[in-house]
Amino acid sequence: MDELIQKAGFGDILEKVREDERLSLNEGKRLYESHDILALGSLADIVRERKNGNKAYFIYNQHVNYSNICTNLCKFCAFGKPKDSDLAYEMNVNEVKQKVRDRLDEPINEIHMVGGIHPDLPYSYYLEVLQGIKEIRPEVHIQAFTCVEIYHLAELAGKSIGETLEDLKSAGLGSIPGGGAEVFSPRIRKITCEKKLSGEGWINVAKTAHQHGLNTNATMLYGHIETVEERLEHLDILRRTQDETGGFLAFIPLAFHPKNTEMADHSRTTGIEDLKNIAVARLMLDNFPHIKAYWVMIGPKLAQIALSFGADDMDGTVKEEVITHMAGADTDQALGHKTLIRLIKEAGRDPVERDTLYNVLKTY
Ligand code: V47
Repeated sequence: MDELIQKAGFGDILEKVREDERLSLNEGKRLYESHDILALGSLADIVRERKNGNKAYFIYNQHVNYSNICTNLCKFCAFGKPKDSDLAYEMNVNEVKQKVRDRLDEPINEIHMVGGIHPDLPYSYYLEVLQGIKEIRPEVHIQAFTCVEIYHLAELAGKSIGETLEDLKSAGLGSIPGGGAEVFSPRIRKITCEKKLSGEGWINVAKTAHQHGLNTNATMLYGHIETVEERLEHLDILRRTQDETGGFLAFIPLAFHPKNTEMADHSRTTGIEDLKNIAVARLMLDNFPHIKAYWVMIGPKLAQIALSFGADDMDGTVKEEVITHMAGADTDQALGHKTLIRLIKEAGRDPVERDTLYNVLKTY
């Protein structure tokens, strides 16, 4: 392995990785520009193993997308729709509760709930949805509302981010998913999602959440018009924020799916690009405990391989994904936990069923 890494010209990086020293942005650029995917994977695997041993995590989770009505209408998104679109939908509180009730016979321990930036749902709706889920499944952990939605809710309520988070916590919110981060670069946001909360705004909500005892995840949407430098700047902002707060749990690279979006002329990402984003994230985000290989976006087979390229988590059963499937994902909308266990075992890792906060629920 050492020889492979030396041959790829990464001897100096290997030494730093072994010493647990922080990699510079220039080193990150060298990694991104390399075509030696095995060397890259071997380097990332050192960090993965140091942080998580032989464990690979998954969770029994359910996705609920309460509405796709959105005023931001980002160019990369096929999910968000204007209110008057034939494809627009919104669930009332009872419909959300019914979604949860429908799966009461399954051992779900996390509900992942996000939606668009809705123009006129009242603040009370969001609190009632959380309370309603908890009425039906009191023990479930609700990971809901991206930092972009939280900012919108604070505006809606006329409250500070902190006060809003306290309201949401009292109503049942357990943690915040990593969506809406896209790429923090103002250039990318101007071209692809001009109306969306800025990168700075997203980080500010995440930091405030951490200060209020709520963990969050972070994502990066790659494979469209972003440069390697912009990806690294994004990772660096997350790394610096994590130094300050320690509140991020996992980083999830999100592979761009162009179908049915305003950027449909782009091609899907390749396997090498997907693995590279996992490996470089594992190497650069030295203070993030977990890197997820989100099987919905890169496919279960590549997500399994990603467990040897820096990832230690496959997300979960997901039942049932909508956002990526509206953008042409050809994966299933849910995976059985037996399939996840098999994928992990065959990758030579020990499957660990976890809760949202990475407490171990069961080993297989
Ligand atoms: O916020 C939108 C992205 C996100 C597309 O926190 C797209 O554990 C690809 O954030 N192609 C939602 N991506 C998904 C997300 C997520 C998923 C799984 C786990 C977690 C977590 C978070 O998907 C959106 C946006 O950034 N997105 N459109 C698209 N066409």
